[in-house]
Amino acid sequence: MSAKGRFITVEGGEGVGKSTNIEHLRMLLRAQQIGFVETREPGGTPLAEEIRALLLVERDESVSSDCELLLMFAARAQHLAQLINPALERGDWVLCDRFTDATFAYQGGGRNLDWDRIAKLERLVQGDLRPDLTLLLDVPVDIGMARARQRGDLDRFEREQLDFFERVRRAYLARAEADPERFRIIDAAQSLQQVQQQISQVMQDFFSHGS
Ligand code: Z5A
Repeated sequence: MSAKGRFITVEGGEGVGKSTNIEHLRMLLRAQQIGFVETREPGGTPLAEEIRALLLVERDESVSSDCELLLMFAARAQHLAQLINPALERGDWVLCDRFTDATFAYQGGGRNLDWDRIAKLERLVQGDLRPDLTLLLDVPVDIGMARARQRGDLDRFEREQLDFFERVRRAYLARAEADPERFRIIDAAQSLQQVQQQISQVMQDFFSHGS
């Protein structure tokens, strides 16, 4: 029987460079000859990707915060059952672009939902499963928004205002402060080369010591 795989998540506010740096992480995992699956939230399976599309599309009807929260966890339940848990059980690592910390940051921080209610859903849907390592890419909100807006069309979240993203950032930093064993904060305002150096160092430590 193979050892259980490790679960790595990449988090951060809008335009922090998650997609760009996941490419770098992919290269680092390959160099270690680690078998892994790469995925994202919301999404990661056909049904969960359909829920993602429902969540991101701009619509006339206003979306209640509880509806948004429950759809995030509905997508997550499917993602865990179909992709994440089976991969970890067979010994693959999982590299995931956002996970439940995003729910605490966006629905908790951004939408002002109570963290205790989110934590109850986290227990219900995930049981004891938590990421082994979370890279939090942190940039001042104005820099992240400027980077994201270079890309063109904005989804329902990207249309939010500065104060929403300030609350998201504060919530992420509070999560990281509360769990320093799991989180590594990356200063993502630096040049891409400097950001990738920080990530390489964190991953080297994780490969060597599992922390
Ligand atoms: N959401 C939620 O509310 N609750 C949840 O539980 C979950 C998610 C799981 C979709 O996520 C939305 O879902 C998200 C939160 C919500 N909404 N928002 N905002 P997403 O991950 O798909 O969406 P995103 O945040 O917009 O991610 P993104 O589009 O993938 O952006 P990114 O990956 O962080 O950035 P990037 O594309 O890698 O980089 C942006 C630009 O900056 C690009 O041109 C890069 O070349 C450039 N860049 C990157 N790094 C640098 C550096 N270091 N210097 C200069 N320029 C850089």
